[in-house]
Amino acid sequence: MVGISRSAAVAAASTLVIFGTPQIANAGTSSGDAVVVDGTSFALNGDNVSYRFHVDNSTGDLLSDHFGGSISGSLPPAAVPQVNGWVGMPGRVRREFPDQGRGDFRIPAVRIRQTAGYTVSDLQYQSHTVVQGKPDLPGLPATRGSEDDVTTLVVHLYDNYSSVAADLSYSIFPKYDAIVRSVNVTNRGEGNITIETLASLSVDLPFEDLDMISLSGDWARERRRERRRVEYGIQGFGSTTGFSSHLHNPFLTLVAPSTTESQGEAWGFSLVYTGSFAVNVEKGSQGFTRAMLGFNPEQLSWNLGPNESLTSPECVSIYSKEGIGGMSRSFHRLYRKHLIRSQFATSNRPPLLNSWEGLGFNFNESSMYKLAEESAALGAKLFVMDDGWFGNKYPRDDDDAGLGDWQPNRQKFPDGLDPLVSNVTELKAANTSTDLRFGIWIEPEMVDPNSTLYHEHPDWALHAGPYPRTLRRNQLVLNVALPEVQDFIINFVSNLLKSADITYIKWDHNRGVHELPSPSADHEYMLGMYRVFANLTSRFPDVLWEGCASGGGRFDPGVLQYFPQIWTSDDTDGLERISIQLGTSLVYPPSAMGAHISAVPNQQTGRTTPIEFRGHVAMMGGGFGLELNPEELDEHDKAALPGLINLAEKINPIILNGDMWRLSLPEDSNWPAVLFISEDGSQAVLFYFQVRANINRATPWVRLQGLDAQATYNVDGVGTYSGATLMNMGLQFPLDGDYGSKVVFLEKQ
Ligand SMILES: *[C@@H]1O[C@H](CO)[C@@H](O)[C@H](O)[C@H]1NC(C)=O
Ligand SMILES: *[C@@H]1O[C@H](CO)[C@@H](O)[C@H](O)[C@H]1NC(C)=O
Ligand SMILES: *[C@@H]1O[C@H](CO)[C@@H](O)[C@H](O)[C@H]1NC(C)=O
Ligand SMILES: *[C@@H]1O[C@H](CO)[C@@H](O)[C@H](O)[C@H]1NC(C)=O
Ligand SMILES: *[C@@H]1O[C@H](CO)[C@@H](O)[C@H](O)[C@H]1NC(C)=O
Ligand SMILES: *[C@@H]1O[C@H](CO)[C@@H](O)[C@H](O)[C@H]1NC(C)=O
Ligand SMILES: *[C@@H]1O[C@H](CO)[C@@H](O)[C@H](O)[C@H]1NC(C)=O
Ligand SMILES: *[C@@H]1O[C@H](CO)[C@@H](O)[C@H](O)[C@H]1NC(C)=O
Ligand SMILES: *[C@@H]1O[C@H](CO)[C@@H](O)[C@H](O)[C@H]1NC(C)=O
Ligand SMILES: *[C@@H]1O[C@H](CO)[C@@H](O)[C@H](O)[C@H]1NC(C)=O
Ligand SMILES: CC(=O)N[C@H]1CO[C@H](CO)[C@@H](O)[C@@H]1O
Repeated sequence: MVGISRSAAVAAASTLVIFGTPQIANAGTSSGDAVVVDGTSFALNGDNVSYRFHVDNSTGDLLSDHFGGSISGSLPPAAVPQVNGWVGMPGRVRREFPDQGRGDFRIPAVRIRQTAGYTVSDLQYQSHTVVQGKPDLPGLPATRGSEDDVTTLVVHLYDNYSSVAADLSYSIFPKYDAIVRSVNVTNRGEGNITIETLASLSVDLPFEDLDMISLSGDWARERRRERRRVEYGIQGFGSTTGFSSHLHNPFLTLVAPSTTESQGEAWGFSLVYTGSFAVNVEKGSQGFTRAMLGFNPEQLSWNLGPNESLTSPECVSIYSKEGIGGMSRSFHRLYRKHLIRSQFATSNRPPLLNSWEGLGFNFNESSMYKLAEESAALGAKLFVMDDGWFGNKYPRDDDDAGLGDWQPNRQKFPDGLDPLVSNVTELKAANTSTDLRFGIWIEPEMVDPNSTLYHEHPDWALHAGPYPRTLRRNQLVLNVALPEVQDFIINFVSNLLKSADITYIKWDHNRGVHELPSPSADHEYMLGMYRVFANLTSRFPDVLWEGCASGGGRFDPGVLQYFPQIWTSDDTDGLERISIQLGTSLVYPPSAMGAHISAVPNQQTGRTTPIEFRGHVAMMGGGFGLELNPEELDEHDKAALPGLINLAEKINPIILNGDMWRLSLPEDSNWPAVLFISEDGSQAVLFYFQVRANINRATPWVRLQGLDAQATYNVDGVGTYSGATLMNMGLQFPLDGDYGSKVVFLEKQ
């Protein structure tokens, strides 16, 4: 066997030495050299990243050369692998779109069951195209930019044996060091094929030690940062819940073992998708680390008839050598400017009060109005009527009836919603001339068996033939893949919005899917759901849409495309929220987080924290509000609310547009701290917390980051200091007792 492998190695020798020509321009900053092609060698250049790969001319395979800091010109020769009896050449090189069955024993990015039944494929380079800008992905959420923002390289691959084509699309946003990849597979044969595995992005990093960071949790404990060593073998996570879920987030970071928040290399990967997904990291026998994000193969089995295509969601990858924090800030900027389409992405959000904690299901027009009055008196600018307002034959007076019957309950609203909404929107937020806005809660993708909708259309609920339809929270999930279900949702939400002056929607979603009619039903559902989201948000652009899924069960870039904010977690305990929000901020901008003050003792944890602490934590999120009944508050807490609302509104523009610097983490320190710096650098706001009382010990210094060392800053209530002093020496804030907190303004002089 040795003889054969030897010759394969020799054949490869000439192809692994590449990039010999001087045409490859220096990695640059103008969009002109964002994509440089030399023959069949490709370079994607960002301000501080280079991504390079080439075609192996002897096999047509795409081989990776570099993904990291900027490089330029020709590349040094890469050592030629030795092939012996087992791992073939494809298993010994770094590949862009790995298949299985021809000697690469690592996890594949694509597996296709061909018409004849086998799952071997051999996708070879055919041609490529470069386009300025970035084409939309039909039916899928995607980052978007002008010709100045982004350039796209499409590499066309073809399997001559099975007549399958695959287009790999690479878009580079140079300013963000972001490379976005998706794959489009087309069946050019005569028979049907099945796509069993399809990863949006697969990348092989060189032989070196790496750590991986992921966000995992569960209901009320979302997106906790986990860091572990990448070991030999596969380590992965994903979702089979039908949705991105609380359990794992479609996000991965690889870092050097020495990388910290503020230093070292980090590669972040974020899948722009809301359905089930898979993230895999495999350190193969050769020591390379393969990272892969895409569809979950458990829920794909996608049939392609002749000439049909399947387009994967896109995966955004961002490289930073300024640590995990640098990576996060690039994601935040990219997502604010090129992902979230709402006009509210960066515009001030009205502080809100939600009726749920105050009234639950037990209300009528006048009690709802009374709560709105109290909200306005506290300074809220948006009042949200939560669950319980709909259903007649099956009134929604409890959580076991009514979902699907989206008509106002006649007992509670004899003349529909308009009389209440009209009255509420005439109220003024305290001491202002701002009209109170009215918002409403809906859960459109769900149905209760106790509903007229279910009795009329039992077939609309997701189910697998004769298997029992498992209830969760007494409800079933509608099959949003069905066009008639999509139209039903579009129509009722449109009619609701037209029936009264409603300018905010909380779109809830309270269970995962169980019985699917087929594995591919999950992606079909997603395509239907995105059609509904796109339709409604484009027709009602003045509505502020907030996503929610039992708290943060669908906090992903797919939802963010349409809804500029998402309820971060049902856990509103101030201390838990620091971890949840800072975990979420690893990839998602603070502008996207809904964060509210709730009453104490906290419903989830039983913990009692000061209202200032809860308020300060909540105002680190873009969508600030109250989740409480003002009548039940004690004097101190009630008196504190107007001031907290005021402060939240004052700093909201910096939270929405600014850069976030996580100065110290709750998992590492008793004094978590976060600095937000406005886009132009002229203002900043520091959040400083003390979890447990500091007893008979010196006060620690908090060192700021990201300031202009040469400039001077006025630190509110403290004094005026140079950026260098604030960053290299820091500030001290002695705080009393448990759960201390401080919010401090900085103004550049
Ligand atoms: C591979 O083939 C392409 C197209 O024929 C050519 O431009 C390129 O130089 C070749 N690369 C190597 C390394 O031979
Ligand atoms: C996928 O490829 C097919 C066939 O070439 C093409 O018609 C379709 O537009 C492509 N889709 C995307 C998103 O590029
Ligand atoms: C593709 O296959 C056909 C026959 O199956 C063969 O004639 C042709 O040369 C092949 N083309 C390539 C590029 O391998
Ligand atoms: C082949 O694919 C077509 C188009 O998707 C579909 O209508 C047909 O049912 C499939 N046939 C089989 C045998 O799966
Ligand atoms: C697929 O498309 C090709 C080229 O557009 C066309 O010639 C062929 O008839 C199509 N095949 C089927 C089964 O529709
Ligand atoms: C509305 O509810 C409040 C509080 O439960 C009650 O006092 C009032 O009588 C109710 N009004 C009507 C019209 O039912
Ligand atoms: C409104 O102004 C009055 C008088 O200045 C003040 O006492 C009250 O706290 C203010 N209310 C709010 C909600 O800011
Ligand atoms: C339907 O409503 C009845 C009456 O409230 C309740 O007893 C029953 O549990 C509900 N069924 C489901 C499936 O929730
Ligand atoms: C709205 O306000 C009017 C005038 O004050 C009042 O008569 C009516 O009962 C109110 N309706 C509701 C639903 O609050
Ligand atoms: C939205 O969906 C409705 C109902 O299916 C359709 O009539 C309308 O054309 C769609 N509008 C947009 C903008 O997609
Ligand atoms: C960390 C780093 O290398 N930053 C550089 C990124 O690119 C810009 C523009 O080319 C430079 O100004 C930065 O110094």
